[in-house]
Amino acid sequence: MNMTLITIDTPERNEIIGKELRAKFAKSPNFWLGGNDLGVEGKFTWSSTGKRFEFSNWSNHQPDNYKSYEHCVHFYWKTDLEWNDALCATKMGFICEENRFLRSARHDMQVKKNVIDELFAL
Ligand SMILES: [Ca+2]
Repeated sequence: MNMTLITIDTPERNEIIGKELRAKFAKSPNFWLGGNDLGVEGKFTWSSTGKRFEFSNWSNHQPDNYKSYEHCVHFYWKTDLEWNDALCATKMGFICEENRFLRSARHDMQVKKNVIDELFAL
């Protein structure tokens, strides 16, 4: 379905997603996000872009890499949608979004198709 775990790389995106979740859930849920430090311990990146975190919304004392096995990022029900690192194999809900690059490429193709259609209409 061309989806990846969600990237929340700006305060604006964090605000929009938070607002949606608060509207849909009576209490804060746990949901996996698309960030992890599986590449280099302590260096969190977004799986969809490969970019390091420039924005983050960690809970107090997180990420703590508890017992050295926490490498994936999730919305933390205990701290109202702030983030925690947890064991990647933990079962919980997750939030996906359409792959950004495919969305962008699809938009570019549509623009080109429209230009070609207009040319043939002349
Ligand atoms: Ca943790």
